[in-house]
Amino acid sequence: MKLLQEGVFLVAIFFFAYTQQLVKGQHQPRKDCQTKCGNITIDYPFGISSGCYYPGDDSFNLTCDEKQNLYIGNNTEVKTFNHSSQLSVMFNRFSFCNDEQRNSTNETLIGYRLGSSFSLSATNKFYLVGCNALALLSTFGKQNYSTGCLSLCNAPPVENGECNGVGCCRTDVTVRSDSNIFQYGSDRFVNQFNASEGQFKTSVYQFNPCTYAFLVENGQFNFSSSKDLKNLRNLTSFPVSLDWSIGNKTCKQAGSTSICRENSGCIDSTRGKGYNCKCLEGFDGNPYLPNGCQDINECTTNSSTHKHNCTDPKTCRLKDGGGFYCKCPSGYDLTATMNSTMSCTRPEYLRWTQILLGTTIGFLVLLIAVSCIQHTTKHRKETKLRQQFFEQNGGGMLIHRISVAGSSNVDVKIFTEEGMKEATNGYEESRILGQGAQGTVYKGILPDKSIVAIKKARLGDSSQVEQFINEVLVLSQINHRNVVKLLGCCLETEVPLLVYEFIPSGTLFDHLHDSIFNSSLTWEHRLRIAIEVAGTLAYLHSSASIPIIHRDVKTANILLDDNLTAKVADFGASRLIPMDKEQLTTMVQGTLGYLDPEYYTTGLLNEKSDVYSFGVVLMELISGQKAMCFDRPQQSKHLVSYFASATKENRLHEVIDGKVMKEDNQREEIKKAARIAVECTRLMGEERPRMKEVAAELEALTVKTTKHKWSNEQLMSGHILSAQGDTSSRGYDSINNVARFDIEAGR
Ligand SMILES: *[C@@H]1O[C@H](CO)[C@@H](O)[C@H](O)[C@H]1NC(C)=O
Ligand SMILES: *[C@@H]1O[C@H](CO)[C@@H](O)[C@H](O)[C@H]1NC(C)=O
Ligand SMILES: *[C@@H]1O[C@H](CO)[C@@H](O)[C@H](O)[C@H]1NC(C)=O
Ligand SMILES: *[C@@H]1O[C@H](CO)[C@@H](O)[C@H](O)[C@H]1NC(C)=O
Ligand SMILES: *[C@@H]1O[C@H](CO)[C@@H](O)[C@H](O)[C@H]1NC(C)=O
Ligand SMILES: *[C@@H]1O[C@H](CO)[C@@H](O)[C@H](O)[C@H]1NC(C)=O
Ligand SMILES: *[C@@H]1O[C@H](CO)[C@@H](O)[C@H](O)[C@H]1NC(C)=O
Ligand SMILES: *[C@@H]1O[C@H](CO)[C@@H](O)[C@H](O)[C@H]1NC(C)=O
Ligand SMILES: *[C@@H]1O[C@H](CO)[C@@H](O)[C@H](O)[C@H]1NC(C)=O
Ligand SMILES: *[C@@H]1O[C@H](CO)[C@@H](O)[C@H](O)[C@H]1NC(C)=O
Ligand SMILES: *[C@@H]1O[C@H](CO)[C@@H](O)[C@H](O)[C@H]1NC(C)=O
Ligand SMILES: *[C@H]1O[C@@H](CO)[C@H](O)[C@@H](O)[C@@H]1NC(C)=O
Repeated sequence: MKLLQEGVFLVAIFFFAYTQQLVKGQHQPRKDCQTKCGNITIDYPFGISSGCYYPGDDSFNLTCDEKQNLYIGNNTEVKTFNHSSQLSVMFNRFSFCNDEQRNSTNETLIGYRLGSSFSLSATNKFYLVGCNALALLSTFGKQNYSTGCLSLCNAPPVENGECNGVGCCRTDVTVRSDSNIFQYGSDRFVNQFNASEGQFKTSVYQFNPCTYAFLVENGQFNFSSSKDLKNLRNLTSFPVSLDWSIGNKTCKQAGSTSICRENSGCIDSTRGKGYNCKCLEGFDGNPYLPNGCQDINECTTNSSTHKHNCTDPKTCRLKDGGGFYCKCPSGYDLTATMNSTMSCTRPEYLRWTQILLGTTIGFLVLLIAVSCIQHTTKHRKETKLRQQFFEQNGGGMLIHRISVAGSSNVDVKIFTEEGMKEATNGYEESRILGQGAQGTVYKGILPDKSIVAIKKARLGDSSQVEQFINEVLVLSQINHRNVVKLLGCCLETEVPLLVYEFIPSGTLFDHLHDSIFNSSLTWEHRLRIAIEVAGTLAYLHSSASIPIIHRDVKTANILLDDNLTAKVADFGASRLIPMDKEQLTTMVQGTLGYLDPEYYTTGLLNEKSDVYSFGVVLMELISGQKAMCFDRPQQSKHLVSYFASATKENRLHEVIDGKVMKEDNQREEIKKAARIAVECTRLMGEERPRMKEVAAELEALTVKTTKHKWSNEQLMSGHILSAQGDTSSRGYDSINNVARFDIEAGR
């Protein structure tokens, strides 16, 4: 039972839906309908033949004749359709002609019968063209109405073009939905007026043989008295617009039975009965057809009536469900402009912000650009300068020499100015290791974390460039364990930089004379250092590929590493000093006490000058006294003369370093070493031994020492320290023997 009820209910629903569908769908025109007549496109609800026009009303039945003229009703020619509510048709004019004898053509009135769905639009006008004539328009229906006008003139109107009652008159047409039958015509009233007043009997016919009456859409006819009074320009029909509507019901009455399709709305007809359909805003097309109303792309359409009104087309956006809007970027307001477009404008305050921001950014960009250019210019200048220095300092020559010698033979690195700057942290003051007559030495840390000593060389003039390069090459090839290795150079600076191996423990000078090292060097150390230095000098004087004369042997140029191994520094660097007077003075000051007097007086340099200087170094090692000391008596300021006077007066023991003196068992060696030192410092270079001999003699001392020490150690059961401690207590006495040693005899 219940099932049956539900079934009935379902059937009812389907039936309802079906009928709804039928109501909505029944007005669809056939697919094969003729859509064109001539070049007029036929719009539904109009159509030719059954099934093509709106079936509820035969008024929409059209005929297309053989001449491709389209007719509505019996004789109304259609020109254009307006699918909202209007139709343009052609109505014939009425004309009535007669001559002076009042012989007239027999004209019948013009009449039209329209379908019940049509009525004359209010936009039409009723015209009369003619003189001394009247025209009448009659409509027939439930009530008969008539309207008309009259025109009076005896002569052609002076003014040409005004339809103002002289030669032409016109009147409005009142729309009546129930009157769709029209009749109109005109007549002269010559007869009536002729008798009473003679004025009309004049020759009106000559300039106006006929009178014309016609309906025309407003604006489609402009009266011209000179042309139209004669023959109305042979115009026999005029466009007239008709209003049409669907059915007799209002939208409200029609409700869901209205034939308006999707995206359209129903509007009550202006005729007073029936309704029309209209596409919704943002849609265009035929609202009586399925899918007739199409969404308009206002942003891209070319149709002037639907085009967007955004000033900038790029801001135009389509709305969901039709229509458009102008999308302004954030920070912009939409404003109506003078020419009825919508444009995006910045609010005043934002505009100022923008201007301010723009100016600031512009200024900054300019500033950056300027500084960039400055930087580039500076950089280019610096690069150029570096290049210039590099050439000036013999860089080209060096590279050429290296390439000739082969990189495996020459191990000299060419550092860049930038690399040097980085290594010394911009030539920081805390990195200065020493400052002297020959320049400043910096501690440098290379990118591979190795520590180097960077020294500014002094180059006098361009004539010395070749020599300088020579020396760089030669020195870089010296690979002696007691020589501070030259790693490379940098020629991009005004003053060339030399990069040396870094020796951490200070100079021999510091160890001997500086309190921080506490003069902790034993005689053994001192002798070894002397041997190492002597050996190195001998090697350089004879064994190296070309003899190298140090020229500035002094304790300050002898570095000591962690194991107190001697490293002779500044080889050949002193040769870089130009021999002008000022430099010489500086040098004499710097190395006063070590300078070979013969070399000083003659200016002739040979290897014996190094022997002299070494002699002074040896004396310094023995005595622990500085080469030049102003605390000593006038004649003994110079260590050499101090030694001389001490030996002369048999008090050499006074000269020997107290700490060394304590080491009793070395007394003999010290004596011998002192003799060697005195020999080295002989006034005449020829009388001095060669460096090789000096080295050999000193080495001979150690052989003995070692033997001696060995026997000592054996006695003391290897207790070296206590043995040394024992001997040192008696050291002072034993020096007397040394003092008696005739040093003077050696000179
Ligand atoms: C088509 O229309 C144009 C003007 O609208 C007209 O001049 C022409 O005669 C028409 N052609 C036909 C075949 O009706
Ligand atoms: C449409 O009008 C024409 C001409 O008036 C007529 O011949 C034809 O029968 C009409 N068609 C219908 C379906 O009434
Ligand atoms: C069309 O003409 C026929 C016969 O000439 C007439 O019977 C009919 O009423 C006319 N229709 C209209 C709408 O004038
Ligand atoms: C169609 O009719 C409507 C309403 O009278 C009018 O606004 C519109 O301009 C007409 N369109 C054309 C193409 O004649
Ligand atoms: C004009 O037509 C009317 C009726 O249509 C007729 O009575 C009259 O005699 C006709 N006049 C002429 C001159 O044919
Ligand atoms: C309107 O005019 C016609 C023809 O002249 C006539 O037959 C009809 O009776 C008139 N109707 C009224 C309401 O006067
Ligand atoms: C009007 O038609 C007549 C004859 O048919 C002709 O002689 C005359 O030139 C035409 N006038 C114009 C303005 O077309
Ligand atoms: C409108 O009503 C009139 C009479 O009131 C009738 O003759 C005509 O057929 C109706 N039109 C339509 C389309 O229903
Ligand atoms: C309207 O005015 C704006 C400036 O206010 C201008 O950019 C635009 O081109 C104008 N549009 C038309 C159609 O003249
Ligand atoms: C632009 O078009 C929109 C929607 O069609 C309308 O609301 C607005 O008033 C129009 N603006 C101007 C300035 O014409
Ligand atoms: C110092 O001597 C030790 C032991 O002989 C050795 O391992 C070390 O490498 C030496 N240091 C230097 C800097 O020569
Ligand atoms: C009008 O014209 C005159 C002269 O041209 C004739 O004598 C008339 O008979 C004629 N009248 C009509 C009705 O034709």
